[in-house]
Amino acid sequence: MDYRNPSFSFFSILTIIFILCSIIIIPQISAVEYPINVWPKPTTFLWPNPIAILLAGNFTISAPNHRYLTPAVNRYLRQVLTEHHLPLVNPPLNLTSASQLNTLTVIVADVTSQLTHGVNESYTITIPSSGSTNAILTAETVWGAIRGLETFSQLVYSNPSRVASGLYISDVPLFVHRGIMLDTSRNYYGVNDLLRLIKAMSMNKLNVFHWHITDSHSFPIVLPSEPELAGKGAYGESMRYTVADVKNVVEFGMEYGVRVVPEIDMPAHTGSWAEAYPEIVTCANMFWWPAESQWPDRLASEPGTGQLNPLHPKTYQVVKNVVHDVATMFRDELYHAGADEVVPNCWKTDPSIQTFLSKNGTLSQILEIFVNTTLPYILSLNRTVVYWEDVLLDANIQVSPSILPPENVILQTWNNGPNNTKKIVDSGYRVIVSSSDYYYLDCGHGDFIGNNSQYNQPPGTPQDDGGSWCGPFKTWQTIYNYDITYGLNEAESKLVLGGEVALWSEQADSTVMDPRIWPRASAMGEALWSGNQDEMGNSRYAEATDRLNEWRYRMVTRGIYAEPIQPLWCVKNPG
Ligand code: CP6
Repeated sequence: MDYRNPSFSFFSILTIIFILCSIIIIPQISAVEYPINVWPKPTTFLWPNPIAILLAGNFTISAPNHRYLTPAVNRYLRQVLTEHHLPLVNPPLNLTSASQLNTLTVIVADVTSQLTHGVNESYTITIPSSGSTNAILTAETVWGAIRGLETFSQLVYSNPSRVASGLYISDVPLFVHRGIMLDTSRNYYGVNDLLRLIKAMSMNKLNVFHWHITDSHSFPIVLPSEPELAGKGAYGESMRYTVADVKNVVEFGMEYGVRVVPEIDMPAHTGSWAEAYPEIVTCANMFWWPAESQWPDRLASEPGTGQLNPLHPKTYQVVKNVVHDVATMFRDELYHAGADEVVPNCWKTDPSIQTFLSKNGTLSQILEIFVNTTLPYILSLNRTVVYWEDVLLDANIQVSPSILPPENVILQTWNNGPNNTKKIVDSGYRVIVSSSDYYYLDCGHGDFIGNNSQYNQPPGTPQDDGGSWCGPFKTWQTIYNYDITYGLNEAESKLVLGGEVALWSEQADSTVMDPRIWPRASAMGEALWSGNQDEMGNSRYAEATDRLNEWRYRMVTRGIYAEPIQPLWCVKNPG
């Protein structure tokens, strides 16, 4: 640890010793009596004598100068001085007027660590209740410091600002990958919406924005070496992310400790590429899910899903340019290359593929050709590739594990919960869990009645959207209670990196983004940060309800339109 900072005084050390001593004697406060709300709940929260002190009017935060930490410090300083949050339930904390908190000193052991997959995000906070008026935040990295600043901001409330004091927090996430996937192809989102998403993620200590940029419906990203893809494939000139927009999103993410992982889905879900390059996309103009006449509502219409033709040489010329540009614009080590839902009948519409198949070739071999040719490009740019699980587990079209090196490939499971997770980790791959039964945030808003055999109903009947049936609605409790390592042994669990909730956007855009994501993503955030079970292995969701209600309210006051989880009446009539 680096104690170069002069304000880390003798008194601060004394305070820590004092608090640590009190802890040995006094048992940890129980969750139910939690007098202040920090979401996600910290791993260790020791508070022998819960009180509050005033935040001095000239309160400051001192921290090492750093390209990304300094803007975060300035942001949090402004926030704690001006937020004046009044919780729904006034924290039962006596105010000790004898002291005020003058400074928060941030001590970072290694200011050189980059924001990478698996970076250390741990931190500790010590806030004295008397004597020293200096609080201490220690972290291994600036990214941990940013997590700690968020926690500190949640300890501040009321007007004039008070801060919970006489406490010690030591916090470290259970899972390194805690993300949100947003689909910006089916409907467009403005850059301001993406920035607001990143901001809210940081509040919830979520660290990966998985940006599902392109799909069959539109190609909204401008790529310098392939300008026609967005030029023709975007919904319109104003519905495209420019190079400057992407830079803005990525840099903003850095200041908030949120990595941005791009996904350019391929070889399936590429119908939008056909606007610029019809020759490399199969079945792009075929309406895939039920015939249009049987489908009056266009609830979540798929155009022809469109699939890149692995047997066409031009495909690789375009893909190579795309991968190169995307890897240049996004700095993260992880690159998501899709590979979900390859549809046999789509490839079978192409004459060259028909010839290949007639010579005893298989569809799986065609996918192998595609993966074998494109994966090395991506790996040569020093990336770890994330694929949807289908590439390995699809019942009809999948590749041999021998062409997917486990040290360079991570698989994202979505189709079938824990069994698939087990299959993936037992094949030696690391896994990101996004089971649609738990973590899919889209739909569930009345778009589905019956099953896939019911397309012949009268016009006006709500129908399955084909590719994206995803009812029933996943409540926050469903998400909170989900155990992403269920049924796995210790060795298997180690390969589970974490999870992502996913918002597919057939029926979502910026107007509903906040309430559809929050506070349900907060529920995952706590489950993956500090766990969703108590010491007895029972789910903590009942205990979490009041805290989540408070947290949702605080997000709303911070400009995030998280949906309510209960009537306000419940606050007045607890228990
Ligand atoms: N789009 C893409 C989708 C889905 C997937 N990939 C999807 C599938 C099933 C449900 C919801 C979404 N719409 N590109 C699956 C990874 Cl229920």
